[in-house]
Amino acid sequence: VEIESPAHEVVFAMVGTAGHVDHGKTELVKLLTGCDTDRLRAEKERGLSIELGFAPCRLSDQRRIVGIVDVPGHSDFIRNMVAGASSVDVLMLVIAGDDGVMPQTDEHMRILKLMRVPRVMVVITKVDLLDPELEQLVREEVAGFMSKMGYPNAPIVLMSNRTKRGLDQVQRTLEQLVDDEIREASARPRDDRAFRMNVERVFASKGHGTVAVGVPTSGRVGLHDHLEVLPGNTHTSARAFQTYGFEADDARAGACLAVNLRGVDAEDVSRGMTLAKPGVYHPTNAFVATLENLGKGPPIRRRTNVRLHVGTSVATVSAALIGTDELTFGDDGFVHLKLPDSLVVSTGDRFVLRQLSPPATIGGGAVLSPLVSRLKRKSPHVLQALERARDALDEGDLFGAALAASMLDVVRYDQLMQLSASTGNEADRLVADKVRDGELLDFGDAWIVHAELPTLAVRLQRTLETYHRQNRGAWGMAPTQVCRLIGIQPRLFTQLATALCDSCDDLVLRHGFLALRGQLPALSPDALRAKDAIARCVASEGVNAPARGDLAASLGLTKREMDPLVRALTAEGVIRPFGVYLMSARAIARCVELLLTLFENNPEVGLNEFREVTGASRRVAVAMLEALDAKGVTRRAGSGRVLIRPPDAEW
Ligand SMILES: Nc1nc2c(ncn2[C@@H]2O[C@H](COP(=O)(O)OP(=O)(O)OP(=O)(O)O)[C@@H](O)[C@H]2O)c(=O)[nH]1
Ligand SMILES: [Mg+2]
Repeated sequence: VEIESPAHEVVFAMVGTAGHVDHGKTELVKLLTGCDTDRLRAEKERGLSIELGFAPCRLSDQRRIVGIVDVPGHSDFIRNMVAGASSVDVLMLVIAGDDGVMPQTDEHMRILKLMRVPRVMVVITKVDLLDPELEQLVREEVAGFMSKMGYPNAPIVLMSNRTKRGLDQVQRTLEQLVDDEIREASARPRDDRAFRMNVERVFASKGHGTVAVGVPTSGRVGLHDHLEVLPGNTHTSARAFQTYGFEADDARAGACLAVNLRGVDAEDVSRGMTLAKPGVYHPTNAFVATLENLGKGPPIRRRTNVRLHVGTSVATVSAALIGTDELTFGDDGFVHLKLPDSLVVSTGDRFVLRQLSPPATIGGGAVLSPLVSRLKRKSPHVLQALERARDALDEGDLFGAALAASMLDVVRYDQLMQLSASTGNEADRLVADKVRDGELLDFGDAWIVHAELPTLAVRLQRTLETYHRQNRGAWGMAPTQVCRLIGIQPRLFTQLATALCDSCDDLVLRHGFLALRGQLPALSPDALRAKDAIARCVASEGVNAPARGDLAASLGLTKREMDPLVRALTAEGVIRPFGVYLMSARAIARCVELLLTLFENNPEVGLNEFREVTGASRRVAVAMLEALDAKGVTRRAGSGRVLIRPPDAEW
């Protein structure tokens, strides 16, 4: 039986509690929402919270509903607390008046600071146990603590869960902060990231199947949209959504969500996994991030094993500082984290690092890029890239941060999706913006990251040094070869060469070849003339490829003079020898193209058909086909040939 629900509107911001064990968080949530978030028997028996509790809170108009996540205070359950904290927009730090600031008050506050929780209020509970003088003292202590934590303006409300004194003011202050947050969030740049939810809890519901619970971090999905569970690539979709007990047609970031998953066993999904729009996010074993030391102990050392808390996951990871050997309290820098098992993180995700023993929060930061597996810790180039990434992140440019921190010179579309955490129109728009700003150079199906162009040029410079050494007679490296090396379509060579030569003075285009400025072909003027003559003759003959011996004779060259020149021209990609014949690369490409067209209409192509379309002589045609057989492109079959696979760029 469906019960008609009163009109409601979900507010897409999360309120969260924090504070020391037994300070009255759960009691406060009960007063604000009417829900007891201590549902477990163990919680009842021990009189403390263990798991996260989600409760809907009706705001004063009785229509709008904001979610509250109630966290456990006991240090044994800090894992759950951090998972809850990572989705909090408005924090209620709860401090019992009779106890004051206690260890978890302090640790929770530091964790939420690392999470960059935008809005904070303090609720001093149990004031029924205090006399006015003590009230004043506690208020001062708390104000001092909040200033020290960097939140000098956080409102402080005194209240009692027992007598309800101050409850009105808690409600008013909370609503004010929620409204401020909503207003400010709508003024922030649009978040184009695809749907993602870190799974907090999973259960099997009788008659419905698997239900996953969490707070989506970004994006929006509708019923029946494709979803995937990561790691594991389990494909699924949503049969139903519920937010605070209300059925919903779609799901989005900022409110607790229960998703009924189609075709997935509850055992196959667990806390720490990610439910996401397919194809965008990928589990990773390592990432680079900013790191701030907010611990109370010794500096963070160059290499340490620590506990990583990110989203709803926890893992023991190895942390390597970048660009420095230690990070003292209050310092910030960069870190490379290596994980034992892969999990999904995305640029901008906040995380917390805790020392293994004794357990204590030592710091945290934000993910810059999940696409970095190896890097040079000491390289100034790495540090500069990470600094650029941090600046971009500070400006809210997540995609820019990911691009900079990944330090990739050439990126493909699937990487762009992962780096921008978006797909389709959103990804296209983000990429177009970066192309317009000159941060990405558009090469059709690949993009060069402008900031990495100098590195790319240096990489080519090194390759060319070797190339020139091994090909003394060549002008430089052939366009197709350069393009293949970088992963750019050959037709875009000119654009590529221009970008490279602009960014590096040592690179030049010489007769259409990419070369090092100082390297001229080490050929005598006679040899250079002969080489050009060979190229010219071969080109002018087109499909009537001359035999080596005939060409040498007609140019008056010996075999010894001719061979190195042919090798140079081949390396430059100007001509292609096959059998005893020499043909221009262009003519061969044309013949191959014609052959492929023949194969489009016939499974088998005979020698005569090939000769007919290309105009090649019998001997040349036979030699060409035999060369293609040798390359594994074609194979003799019956009276003709069949296609095995299309040839690579060389042919
Ligand atoms: N006198 C008095 N007792 C309170 C008040 N608020 C809570 N308590 C009592 O303090 C105890 C702990 O309250 P909880 O709300 O469970 O504390 P908590 O912060 O949720 O504890 P954890 O979740 O375990 O961290 C309970 O016995 C409450 O009855 C208050 O304002 N006045
Ligand atoms: Mg509690």
